[in-house]
Amino acid sequence: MRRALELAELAEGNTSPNPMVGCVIVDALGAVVGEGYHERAGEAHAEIKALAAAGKIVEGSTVYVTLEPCCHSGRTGPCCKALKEAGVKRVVMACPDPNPLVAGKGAGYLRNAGIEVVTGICRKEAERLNEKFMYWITRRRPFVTLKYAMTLDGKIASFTGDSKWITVEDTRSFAHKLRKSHDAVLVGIGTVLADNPLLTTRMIPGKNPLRIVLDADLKVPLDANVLNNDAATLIVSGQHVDKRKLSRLRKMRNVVVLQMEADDGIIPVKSLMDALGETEITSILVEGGSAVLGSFKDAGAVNRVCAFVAPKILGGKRALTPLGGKGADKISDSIRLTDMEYKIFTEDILLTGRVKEE
Ligand code: AOF
Ligand code: ZN
Repeated sequence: MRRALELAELAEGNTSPNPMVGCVIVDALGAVVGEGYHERAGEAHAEIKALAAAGKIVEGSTVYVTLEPCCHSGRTGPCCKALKEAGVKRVVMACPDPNPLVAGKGAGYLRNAGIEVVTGICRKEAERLNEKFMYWITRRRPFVTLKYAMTLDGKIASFTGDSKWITVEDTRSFAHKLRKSHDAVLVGIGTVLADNPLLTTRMIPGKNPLRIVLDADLKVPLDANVLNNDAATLIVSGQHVDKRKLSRLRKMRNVVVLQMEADDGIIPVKSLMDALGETEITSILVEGGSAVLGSFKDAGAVNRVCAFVAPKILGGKRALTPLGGKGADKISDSIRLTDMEYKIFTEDILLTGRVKEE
């Protein structure tokens, strides 16, 4: 199963809106006869790839798969049927597929076909691997990760606004990997005006996620880096904006403008998440600045936090901290993280945890 999880992860960032799935087929003597993983939505599922690699299945084979095999016909055919027809004896799966089309039905189909089913091997790892898919498929809202880099004294910029760079290079290239593992990267217009970021994954190979800018008053400069052709960009604006600028932006290649009813210059986070979930955006990395990070906390729309901490101290009463917004009035209203993970880079540390659901 660990090998199947490793295979699944090879497709990180490429499978959305599908999960990452890996599969290993072992014969009656314990030898690996086939391996496969799901590479991207619309292409063959992991089980089909592993069956094809194995060729003719020898009697008594066991299939290890990181997710409950599907029994529905979506973009591709049902894996359960293929497993039954191939004559496998036993299916060991890490966790159930929460997709309502599959949940429990896949395992049921296999058992009815006389195949032995074992569930729960490496379940925690498999659920962690597909946490974004699992959240989106059951709620149709994207899984939101808040990401920020701060100094040891909790500042994201100096009092003059200087923030380049808080963390060092190896930490920043990991942050690009984080971008790649999400469908979209989101910032506020303040960050675009202050830092002119590219929001791409240029430090690592692979795709660029969709760039989303919350820009209620359509202040984005037409020559901003986020409007270049490296990736697609969604500008979210209010309803009452400069018509000429709107039409110029709409004529740009790779740029889409979504207008929403802004409340006092603030884009409503919850409605935006619902709208993006409907368009199959399964996950968003929110990178700042402090007003935007705070507005996601205030809206209760945070699922994971990735806090990079650098061994630097800035000080300064006016220097910003990671989350602005309204904030919690009591400790009991704070975001609480569970399943903490700590990753140590050459200088910096990443603290990440999943937000406890009430
Ligand atoms: C599996 N093995 O490798 C994957 C599964 O549109 P389709 O046909 O690709 O189906 C997508 C759904 O199938 C997806 O939402 C999830 O429930 C399941 N993904 N299932 O048996 C796989 N990727
Ligand atoms: Zn399948």
